[in-house]
Amino acid sequence: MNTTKTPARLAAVFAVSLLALTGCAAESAPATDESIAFGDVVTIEDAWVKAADEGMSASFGTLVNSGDADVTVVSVSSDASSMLELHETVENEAGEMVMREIDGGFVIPAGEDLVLEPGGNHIMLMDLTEPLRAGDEATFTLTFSDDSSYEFTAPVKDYSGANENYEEGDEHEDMDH
Ligand SMILES: [Cu+2]
Repeated sequence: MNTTKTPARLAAVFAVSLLALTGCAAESAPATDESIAFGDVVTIEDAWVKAADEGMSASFGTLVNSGDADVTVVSVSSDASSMLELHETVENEAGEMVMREIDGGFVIPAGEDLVLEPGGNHIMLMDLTEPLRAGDEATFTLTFSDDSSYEFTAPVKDYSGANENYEEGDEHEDMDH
């Protein structure tokens, strides 16, 4: 009895450990792009929105990627503005700092931060739906390249610096920062 039981038990143990091994491998390989939604590993710290009566404004903060894959923010929406864009600030041929829609979205490197700040990358509110006054709050939804999303609420603050020129050269030319 014992002599027939032992090999059978060994075989069973062997089969289980094989399953465990393959299960493990199957889980860890695609984990970075399938199992974990980008919206679950990205947060924003110190988010705020610039107060404005009408027209354009911008939102800032530090995007934190706690995951082990680079994350790309492809779009953003908010009730505060009928249209929003992801902007970068670059120097044009004339040596002026101008802002424009960033090509390919915001990339937050794996395990790192991406700072959105006046004079740099920012979330652009192109056309406010109502005045944003200091003390108000605005809610934003970021959408990532895997179609997951992350919602955050940011307080509105008065801020007078960093009124960058808009690259398309419209009526919003203004002071240097
Ligand atoms: Cu902008």
